[in-house]
Amino acid sequence: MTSISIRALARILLLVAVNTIVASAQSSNAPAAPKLASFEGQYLYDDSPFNPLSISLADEKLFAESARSPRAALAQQSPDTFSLAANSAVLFKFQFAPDGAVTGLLRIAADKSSRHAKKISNDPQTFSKPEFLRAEVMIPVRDGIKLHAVILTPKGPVDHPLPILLERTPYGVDEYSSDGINSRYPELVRDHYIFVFEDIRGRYKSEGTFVMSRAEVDHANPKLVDESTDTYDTVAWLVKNIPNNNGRVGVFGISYPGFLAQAAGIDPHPAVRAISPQAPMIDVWMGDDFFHNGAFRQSYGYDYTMGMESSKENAFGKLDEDAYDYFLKAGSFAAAAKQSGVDKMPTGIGFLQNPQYDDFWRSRGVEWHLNKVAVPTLLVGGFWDQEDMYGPQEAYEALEPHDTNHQNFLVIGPWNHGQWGSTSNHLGEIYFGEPTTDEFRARYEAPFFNFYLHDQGTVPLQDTATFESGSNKWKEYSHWPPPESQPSNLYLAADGSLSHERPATVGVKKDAAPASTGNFAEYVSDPANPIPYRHRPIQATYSDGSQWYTWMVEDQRTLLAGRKDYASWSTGALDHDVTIAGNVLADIFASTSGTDSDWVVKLID
Ligand code: PG9
Repeated sequence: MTSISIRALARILLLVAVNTIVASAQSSNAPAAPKLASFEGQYLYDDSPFNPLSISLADEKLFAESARSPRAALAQQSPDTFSLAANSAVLFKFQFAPDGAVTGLLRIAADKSSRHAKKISNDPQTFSKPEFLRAEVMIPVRDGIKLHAVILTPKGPVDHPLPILLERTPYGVDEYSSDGINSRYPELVRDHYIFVFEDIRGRYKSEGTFVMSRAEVDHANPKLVDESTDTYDTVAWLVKNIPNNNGRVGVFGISYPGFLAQAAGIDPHPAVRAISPQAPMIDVWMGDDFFHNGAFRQSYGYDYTMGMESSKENAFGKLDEDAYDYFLKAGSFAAAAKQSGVDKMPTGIGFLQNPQYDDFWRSRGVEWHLNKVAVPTLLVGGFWDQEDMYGPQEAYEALEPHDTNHQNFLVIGPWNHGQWGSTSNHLGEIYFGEPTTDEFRARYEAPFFNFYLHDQGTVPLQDTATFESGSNKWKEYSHWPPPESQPSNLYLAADGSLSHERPATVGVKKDAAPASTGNFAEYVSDPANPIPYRHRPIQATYSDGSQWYTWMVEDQRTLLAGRKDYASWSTGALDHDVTIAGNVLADIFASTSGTDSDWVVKLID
């Protein structure tokens, strides 16, 4: 499912390494001992030319800060190099002109990758970042267990009751603080909310047992619990116990928290007035996270299960070898799972015993419960979401027929999983000309909650907004896929071309070697030499420097060089722009001489 505008003869891949060249050309000539005051000012990163980094001086110490990062003290390591006092692995190395003036800096990360920023002003920027009062509570729910939550209430005079924004998460809430929410939610902080972050059942400081993708239960039965009932009971407690709230609650979150926000809208507490499920996993077999219609995502499923089910706190896989080699050596997923104990974890057992779409996965599918738009719903997704691209569009589609009051909204941007929470104008080496992430939050997310929770402003979109890459423009539609779009077929033709023309010949004989000679192609797939889906090495999913975040925009021309175990068809160079918006479906008719096979189809620009 996509919306891209492919430019005729587009060349998008060669924007590499410019920063490094500029950086190294400027990095010498540091004077012996520059004055600390000479570093003060604003610096703009080359790869993120907005949201300047401000370096300021106070009490003979330098501080770094931006609109998206808290004020952090710097510790001097050498005349021109400083580390973050709280994280000495991150370095700022300043650069100088021949006359000694500071011209820029290199931010060097723990993995030694560096980003260059140019000094654009000698005056540091000042930021208004409101302080919040932080409280921790244990909230009782209907079966007697207690859920741990952090409440952040704006300090200082508030002359009217405020709405509550609630995020529920399995990933831990202890770290949430004034600094964190000012950095992460600047637009929402500006609009004034009481923020609540809750550990879900069985995770971190909450009691009870964690169940991954916990299935919805029959809400008429007061003895049963699920994420919807836990949200219901949490909301009831919050509106009763938090002073000076206005009785309205919005529930939001990305990914697992997005799934939880979706659950908040199923038989919701009446105080829930708006939800924004962002990259929610709606069905982890159909199209989110694990299976993709049966094609099991081995290293990801393994890492994620380990991360969530080997401990009450995050413990994501830390394979320090190429996961391709690791699974190949193990011989099968089952054998690898056995080595590490994943085969005893509930989701690991699910993978091994339920590779097909049966009740195990169906009962966890949220789409089967989306038969009512009970509260205004803003679904958000990324076109290159490597985890949950399916969820937002599937939830939107399931709710759409029930949307009699026009309260089912969808925004999709040119992002990977949850990228819209950060500030960025690109994904991998593809640049979109503008910080689409900040635009999304300012144009759609903040006004959505402002309207439904504060009664201010207007509904920010009619139905759907997408950022169309290629033309690099936001587009708004009355429905998704756009009513004005036309279904179009692409045929795999006998000569290996991909074309809109229906081929004349069908049913080319099976012995018509070599491969790709007909409407079918034939190849040998060797389980001892499996085809990789991304460039190797395959790092542990969430490890530092992992390519997991950008593999969907990797250069495909170099990925399979020298391999013969796939089939491909291509158009010639396009002589006009082509816009694709909506569902991309592959109809494949396949057979194998083996016992089973996974077929994965990529439509590549
Ligand atoms: N996409 C993640 C997820 C994986 C598996 C199950 C549920 C969620 C996540 O980022 O939360």
